[in-house]
Amino acid sequence: FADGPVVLPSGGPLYLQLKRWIEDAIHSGAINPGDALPSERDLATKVDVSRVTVRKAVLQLVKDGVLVQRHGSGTFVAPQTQRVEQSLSQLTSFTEDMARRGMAVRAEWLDRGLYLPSPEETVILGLSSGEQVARISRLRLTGDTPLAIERASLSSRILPDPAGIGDSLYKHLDKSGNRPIRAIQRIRAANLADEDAHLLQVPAGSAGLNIERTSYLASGRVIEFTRSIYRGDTYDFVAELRIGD
Ligand code: 16G
Repeated sequence: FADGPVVLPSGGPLYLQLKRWIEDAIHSGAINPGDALPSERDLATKVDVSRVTVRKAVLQLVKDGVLVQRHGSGTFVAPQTQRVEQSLSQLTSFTEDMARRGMAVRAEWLDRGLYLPSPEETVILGLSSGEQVARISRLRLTGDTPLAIERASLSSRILPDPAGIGDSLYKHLDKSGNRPIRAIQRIRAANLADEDAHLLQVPAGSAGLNIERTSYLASGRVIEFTRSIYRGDTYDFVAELRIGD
C-alpha cells in the first residue's frame, strides 16, 4: 500500500468502505495476487479504523475468495488462477487437452454406476426399453485446483462397468472402437449453485459455464451425453471463424 493518508470510499458501513478500498487497491495493481496484506494492527492504524472493522472487512473478502488466509503466516491477495484456452473446433478429451498443455490432471469421483435412465437420457441416447444408463460424475482437477464438474451418461451396453474407465473416458471408448467422431456442444452462462461452487472451490454465485456435449459415432448413433460445469474464472473457449460461402 502507498504511504500517505487513506481516503476511504464514502457510503455504507465503515467495514464495507474498507472492503471496497482493499478491492480497489487490488484492481489498480497497488497490491497484486500473492502479496501479503499488512497485519490487522498495521492496517487499522494506517486507515484509522478499529481492528474489529479491519477483521470484518477481511473476513468478508476471504469469503468472497478475494483474500486467502494461511494459518500462521497471514492474509494474502488470492493468487490468480491461470486461464486455460480451449479450442471449440476440435473434439478432444479433457485428459488430452491438459496433457497437451503439460498440465497434470486427476479426477475425484462424485458418482459412477448403472441407473434407470431419466426420460431425457432415454431420448438423447436412444436407449431401448429396459436398458440401463451408465453415469459417471467427476470433479476434474489440475493439481489441487478444480476446473470442472462433468456428469456423463452413456448406454450401459457401451459402458457396462462405469467404475472401470480408468483416468480417461475417451481412452476407454477408444479401446472398444466407440470413440466419438463428432459432437454438438452448447455453452451457457450460469451462476454456480452452492454445491457446485463448493466443489469448484469458488464463492457461491460465481460465474460458471454450463456445457452440454452430445457426441456421435461414425454410424450417427449418440454415444455420450455430458453436462459439465466449468469455472468461469479459468476457461476461455476459442473458435476460429471463417467467412461463409
Ligand atoms: C471433455 C468433454 C466431456 C468428455 C471428456 C472426456 C467438454 C465440455 N467435455 O471434458 O464431454 O466426457 O472430455 O475426457 O469438453 P476424458 O477422456 O479425460 O475422461
